[in-house]
Amino acid sequence: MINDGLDRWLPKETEEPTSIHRAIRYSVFAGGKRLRPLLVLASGEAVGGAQELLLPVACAIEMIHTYSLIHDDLPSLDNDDMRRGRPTSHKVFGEAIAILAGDALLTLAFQVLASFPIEEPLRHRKIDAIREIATAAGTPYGMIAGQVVDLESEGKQIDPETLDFIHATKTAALFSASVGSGAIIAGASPEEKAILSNYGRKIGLAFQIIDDLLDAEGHSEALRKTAGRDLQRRKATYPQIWGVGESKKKAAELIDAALEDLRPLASRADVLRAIAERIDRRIPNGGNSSG
Ligand code: GRG
Repeated sequence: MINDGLDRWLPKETEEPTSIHRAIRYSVFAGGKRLRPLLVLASGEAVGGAQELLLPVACAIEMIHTYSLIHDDLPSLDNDDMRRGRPTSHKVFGEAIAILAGDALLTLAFQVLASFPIEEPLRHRKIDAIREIATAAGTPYGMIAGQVVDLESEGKQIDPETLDFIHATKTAALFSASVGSGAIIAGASPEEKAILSNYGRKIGLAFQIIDDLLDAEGHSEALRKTAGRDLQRRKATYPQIWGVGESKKKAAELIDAALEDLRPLASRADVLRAIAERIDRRIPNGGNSSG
């Protein structure tokens, strides 16, 4: 469903200028896990939202996520050769087109968000969702702020608060905005919205800690990119500051706390529960759930 939506709302490869549209589709259809759009759908459905209203939001968030990966891989940032199991955008299309493909995806995301049905009460909900997503993608509380502090912390001994800020903004903010925007579009009560956003923030933090662990322990296959790059770039990571054992413990605790958050939603949150358990199973040789 998510792939169909993306295919529908992204320009066709044959549309001029074809070079940029080929680059956009190359990265979007490279086999990402679609975790963030799934969170939009699962969160919205948990509070009674209709799939057809949630799908454009889900796809817009995947466009923003894909833009961030393309730019993150650029020579001036992480300078990575592999992403989603294939050569990075700038390796295939050149740096200029890769930059523009990222820019285009970020812009297209807001075009899609602004284009789906605008009757009341959805019109108001949509404005709230756009604000939530833009805050999570930008600065000072979103992905760009996290990326800047991450970049400026390379090679330095940073304190745990700075590391938490990087994780919260670089990764957890978009997770939280994914469940948050799904909840908003579905017309969640303020209490439901708070429950869902807290759950999203916690699984987002856990996800980044696990990503750091997979990188530190050399799990290139699970990451579908070259592992060991954090150490090479002397990045500030959870395992580097807290050690591997403590990082695994922290990730498992965050997943437990996220599952606890969902308790008031009972069986309506089963898909969100399954997503949290799936993230838990990514903890290398650890985690709570054995199956
Ligand atoms: C504007 C120049 C410029 C750069 C922006 C914002 C940004 C660069 C980068 C975002 C930071 C980033 C890439 C954080 C990492 C988050 C993370 C763990 C990504 C991997 O997510 P998965 O595993 O990927 O869900 P798939 O491929 O499955 O979608």
